[in-house]
Amino acid sequence: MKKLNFAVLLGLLWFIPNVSSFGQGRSTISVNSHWKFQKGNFNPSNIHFESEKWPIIHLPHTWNDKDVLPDGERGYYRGEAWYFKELNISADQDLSNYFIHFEGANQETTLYINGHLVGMHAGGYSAFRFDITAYVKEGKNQIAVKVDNTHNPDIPPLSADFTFFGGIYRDVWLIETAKVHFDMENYGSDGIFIHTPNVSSESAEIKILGAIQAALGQIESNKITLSFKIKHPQKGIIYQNETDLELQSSKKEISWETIHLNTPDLWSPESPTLYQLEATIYQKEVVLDQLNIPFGLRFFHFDPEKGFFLNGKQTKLMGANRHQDYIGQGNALSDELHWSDMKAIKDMGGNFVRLAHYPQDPAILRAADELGLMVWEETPLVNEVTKSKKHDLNSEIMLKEMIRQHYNHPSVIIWGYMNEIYWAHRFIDPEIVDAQTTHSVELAEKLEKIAREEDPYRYTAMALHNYPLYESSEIANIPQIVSWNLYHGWYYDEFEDFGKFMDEQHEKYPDRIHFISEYGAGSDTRLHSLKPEKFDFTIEGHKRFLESFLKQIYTRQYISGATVWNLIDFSSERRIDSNPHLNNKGIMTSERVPKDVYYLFQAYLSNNPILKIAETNWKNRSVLSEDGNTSILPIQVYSNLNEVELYHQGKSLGTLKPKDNQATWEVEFKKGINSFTAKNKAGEEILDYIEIDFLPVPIDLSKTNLDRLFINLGSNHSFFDAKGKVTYIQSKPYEKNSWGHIGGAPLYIANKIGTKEDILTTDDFVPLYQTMQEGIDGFKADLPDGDYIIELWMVEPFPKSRKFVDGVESPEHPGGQRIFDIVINDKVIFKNLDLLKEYGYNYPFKEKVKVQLKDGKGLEISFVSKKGKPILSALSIQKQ
Ligand code: GCB
Ligand code: CA
Repeated sequence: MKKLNFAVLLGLLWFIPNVSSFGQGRSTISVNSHWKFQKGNFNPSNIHFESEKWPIIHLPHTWNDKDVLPDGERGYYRGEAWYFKELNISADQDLSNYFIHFEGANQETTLYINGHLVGMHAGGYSAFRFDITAYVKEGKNQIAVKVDNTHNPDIPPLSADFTFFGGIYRDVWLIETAKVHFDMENYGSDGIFIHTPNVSSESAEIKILGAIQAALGQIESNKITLSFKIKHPQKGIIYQNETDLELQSSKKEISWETIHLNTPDLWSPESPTLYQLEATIYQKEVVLDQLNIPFGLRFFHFDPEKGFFLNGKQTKLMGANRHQDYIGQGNALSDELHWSDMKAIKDMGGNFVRLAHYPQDPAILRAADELGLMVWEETPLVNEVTKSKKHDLNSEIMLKEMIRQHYNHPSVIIWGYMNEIYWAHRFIDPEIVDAQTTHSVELAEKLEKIAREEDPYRYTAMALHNYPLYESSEIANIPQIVSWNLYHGWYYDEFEDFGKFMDEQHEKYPDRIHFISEYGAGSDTRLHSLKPEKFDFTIEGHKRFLESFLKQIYTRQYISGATVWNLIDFSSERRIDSNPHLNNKGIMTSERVPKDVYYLFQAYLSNNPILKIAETNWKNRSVLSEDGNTSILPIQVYSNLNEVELYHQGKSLGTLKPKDNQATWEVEFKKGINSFTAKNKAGEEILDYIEIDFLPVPIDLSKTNLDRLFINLGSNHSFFDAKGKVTYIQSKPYEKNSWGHIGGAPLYIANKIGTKEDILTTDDFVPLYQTMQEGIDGFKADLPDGDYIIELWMVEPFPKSRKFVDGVESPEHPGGQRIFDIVINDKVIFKNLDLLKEYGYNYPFKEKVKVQLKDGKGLEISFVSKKGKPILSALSIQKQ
């Protein structure tokens, strides 16, 4: 083995400038800071960095970061934008090659250097690089990058339930190499591919493929030495060999002897052992190029009956889907944030992550390798395809980029290339549906073939939604893994229909490998209900959904794995739920605060003892109280322990054996702080503690004073205003000596409670407006005499011409025909109120009225219809 001596090292520093560290032969330095940025259309030759007054930004960056905050608008800037930077390069083209490497920019990128067009790349989620050697000069270089996220029918994804943030949102690198180097022009990859075709606990076969590039004619000699070393994390170098080569063309393929290792240390979630391949090109004892690539050794297979096996051990693949997103930052995340998301899945006990719906940051793949999380990665073909050659070519390139860029990661076990590809059928012209279907099938066949050729050692998968065409068109027969995105009990049917659906599939296709790539429900930490309903976005609804699904998944061995939708609440500009522009199916919030359901996963998946009082999202409670002081409310614990004891205000409420990892106590809460401690009954001391602030709302006003009342009308749930720290509790019908509404019913649209439209110009109270009592006649409260302030909240949820809501006709509500008076204790307060005319569709109405209650008559609000049904979203009464 040749070694560099110090004199040679000094020599090396002389003629390879800018080497970042000893012996590497290449330098790789990020180009992230101090870019000038501007949206719009420019000619790069007319722009000079120094004189331009554009704002300075740093990468990673997106120009749509604020577009997803509630702004009353659907849509975000999709167009061109420019990044400029002056880059100092001590360029010596005779000795070095220079490359700019983008980890990802969405979605079409064009690079200009010193006014010259260098190249273009289509696709927002894979890495790409340009050889800029011919364009750079010694000293200052003008780097101009045009990035365009305009909708382009030839670049997937065409549509999807997430925001297509524009910008250079991942790291950019300047790479300088010698004139001889490992292949830099292979789909943005390392240029070296480590194959592990045969691995067992006894032995492993390693094959190294790849290529060397050389600028023949510009190098001193064509003779080089190629060396490979394999390092074991503890044992050091366990293999090394080298060979002398004579370069005869600008690209030389590497064909290395198969390397055999005995009793390899296998990679697994429990023990993610990473070996390292050190690949080096020498010339006359000088390192020209070197790559250090971590890799792992493991073997796995799927069985249609028994699920998945890793290193011979039956292992259910459980974890989460992960979007690259953070509220206010879009997709522009730091490596550390990527890492911490993966850590959250690991800490939950997960062994698997689906990178939906696109290839993700290198930091994610590194985290997966090092933490021990198996990976499904996929290309961004979502909802629909375009019938065009360019679209198909882009799809093929994306697939090759993904596979080659992430080939060496032992964590990756599945390549996906389509998600719910028939989803958009509901919107397309029925005349072209058949042609679209045929085209999707043909493209799937092509992509399947490419994936199998590119990587015969991993599995392919496709994610389908609950729609029969996947079966009848036979597209489901193409991938190796048939995977389902199922939302029974959320968008349709009931929870248990999920298991029935899967059992039918299993019976019909006994030879298929079954996987659940998505299941999930939305939730909003402000919304709570003791009787959750489908699509109400309550925390409790989310809990019931996942409790049911996890149980059903675990009782079915043939379901090889399942990934919850989604690890986090993520941006989706066109979606309007209780949090507009956000898909809130996360088991953590966008800010990465675990929702209670996170702990349910932990109890199911973790090997550590888990004991969690799963009420962290409902620490401010307000509910009805018969006596004005106490109420019976559930306290739920998620735990994998055998027996758990719960204490309330220091007193034991008894011991329960968790069933399906959960146990619930019905507890009498008292006004004020209620403290709870949960303890492991047996063995070591494990405990959890929580305090819940309880405010009872009296029913009987003849016995209890009521100074403040906050009511959420037309709803099955309460709404917590986190800033004002008050709970708007769900209303109830009026009874004597009490309070409540008279007449009407909660508004349902398309079988879902409330409107699922954005309430404009109000950020914090959208779900409070969204639910409403329709056809309300009045609201009464038998309050004592005195001065009060009454506040009324409402919104017109129907536009004038609306006929269809969520694809369902809504004949009852032609719109524009709702006119009513509001009368308080015989005084007309609002006359002929026409919300649509005076305020507009989805604009809130919120007004206060000062009233004086006299003569023991209490409060009586009447809604007098002139036309259509009066509505009311919320109301508050506060004594002065
Ligand atoms: C799906 C899609 C995913 C959506 C999800 C949802 O099936 O694959 O992109 O975000 O449903 O929340 O509806
Ligand atoms: Ca990165």
